[in-house]
Amino acid sequence: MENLRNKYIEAIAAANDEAALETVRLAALGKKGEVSLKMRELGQMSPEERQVAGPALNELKNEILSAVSAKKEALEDSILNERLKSEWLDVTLPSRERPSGTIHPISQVTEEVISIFAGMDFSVAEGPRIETDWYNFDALNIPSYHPARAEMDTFYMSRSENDDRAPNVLRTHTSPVQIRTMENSGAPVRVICPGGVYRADYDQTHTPMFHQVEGLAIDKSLSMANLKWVLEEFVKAYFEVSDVELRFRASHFPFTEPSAEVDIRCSWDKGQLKVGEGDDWLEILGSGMVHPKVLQAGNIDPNLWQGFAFGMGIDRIAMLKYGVPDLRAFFDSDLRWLRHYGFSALDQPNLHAGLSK
Ligand code: 2NL
Repeated sequence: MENLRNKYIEAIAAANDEAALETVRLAALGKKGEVSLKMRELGQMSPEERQVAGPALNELKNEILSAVSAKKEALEDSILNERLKSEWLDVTLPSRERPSGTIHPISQVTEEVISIFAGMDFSVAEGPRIETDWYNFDALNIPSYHPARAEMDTFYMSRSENDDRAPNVLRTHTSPVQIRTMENSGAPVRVICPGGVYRADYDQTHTPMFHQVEGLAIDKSLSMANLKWVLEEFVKAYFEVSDVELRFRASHFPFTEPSAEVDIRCSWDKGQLKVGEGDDWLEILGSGMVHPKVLQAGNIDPNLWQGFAFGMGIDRIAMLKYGVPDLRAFFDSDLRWLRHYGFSALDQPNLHAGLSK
C-alpha cells in the first residue's frame, strides 16, 4: 500500500502537462487502474482482512484524487502565469500617430468670412459653377454687346452641332447665385455667396479658377452708409484689428450704381502687412448700390427696394492675412506647402476662437 502510494504521488508530481496527469490518473483509478483492481480484490478477502484493507484503499484513492486535482490547478495556474508574462501591454503608451490632412487656407478663410458675416445676420448661398449666359451676364446688366463680356475672359461650354442656344459659361463671378437668391426668396435679404469662379487668365497674380465672396443686402432704405459700416466691421474682424480706415474710390461696375472700390489704410514692414495704420492703401473690394435693372432681373421691385452689394477675392485676402507670396501655390497640391500653410481641423474659425478684436 505504501509503495503504491509513493509511486502515484511521485508520478503526479512529475506530470508536467494535463495529458500526462490524466495518464497517471487512469493508471491508478481508471477502470483497469492499479488501485481500482486492488479494490475489486476486496471481495475475495476474509472479513477481517477487508476491514483493514477497505478503508486503507479508500483513503489511498482519495489521496490520489486530491493530489491529481491539486496538480491540475497548479498546472492551470502556471499556464495562466506564462500567458500573463508574455501577453501584456502598456496601456500608458501614447497611441500611434495617425496622419491627418490639413484645412486648405482658402477653406479656412471662406469659413472665417462666413462666420463674420453670420454675426451680422447674413446667410450663405451657393449655386452652380456652370451658368447660363443670362444669370452670369444679362441679369447683371451686362448685355451681349457690353465690353465687360469680352473683358472677362470667359470660358464657354460647347453645344451640340445643331443647338443654336447661347452656350453656357463657367461662371466668371458668384453674382449669379445672388440673382437666384433674389428670385427664390425675394426682399428683404442679406446673403453672402462664396465659391470658385473661372476666367481664362494665367500669370503671377491670376489663376484660371479662383475664389470670390460676394455680399448682397436689400431692404427699404439701405444706403452706402450701411455698406460702409458693414465693410468696416468685416475688415476689423477679419484682420483682427480694433481700428481701420476705409477709402471709397468712385468706380464703375455694370451691376451697381453708384460704384466704389474700397481701399484700407495699411503699412508694409519687411514684407509684413499691418492693417489700420501707415501711408499705404490696399485695394480689397468692389462695391456699390445694386443697379435697378439688376433688382428687376431678380424679380424685386426697384421702386420699393434698394440695397448694396460687394465682391472680393478670397484667395487675395487669404494671401494678405497669412503671408502667402504666390497665388499659384494655392492650387499646386504640394504636400509640403499644404502642411505648412494648412490649418488644423480643430482650429475653428469663429468669433469665439479669436476672430473678434
Ligand atoms: C470685385 C467687384 C463686385 C458686386 C460685385 C453684385 C451682385 C449683384 C448685384 C450687384 Cl447680384 N452687385 N456684386 C457688386 C460690386 C462689386 O465685385 O472687385 N470683385 C472681386
